[in-house]
Amino acid sequence: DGDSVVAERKEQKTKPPQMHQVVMLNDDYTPMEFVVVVIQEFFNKDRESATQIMLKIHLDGKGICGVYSRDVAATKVLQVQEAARQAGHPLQCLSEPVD
Ligand code: NFA
Repeated sequence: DGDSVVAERKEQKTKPPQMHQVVMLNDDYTPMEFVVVVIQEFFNKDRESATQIMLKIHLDGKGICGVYSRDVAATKVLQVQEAARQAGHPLQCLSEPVD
């Protein structure tokens, strides 16, 4: 009946959140080692994966460090920006919705 239809809709309503990718940009000054450590620390990668991601960014100009819900992605961006600021490096990153 109508009640069961409403109840069913309520149970099924939640949809997975839009995911956001955290993109890191290359620059000419930030040391490779700093980028590897940042990727390990904030994106939970082992040293080998972090190095591969860093090299992709270095060669392609940008690369994806991880994909998260919007709020988590925004927090990752802030953490990277603060670590770079504190170390005096120009490293930039941003988050954007995945298509
Ligand atoms: N291009 C930087 C260098 O040669 C390394 C780097 C990689 C910077 C990835 C930012 C992001 N020291």
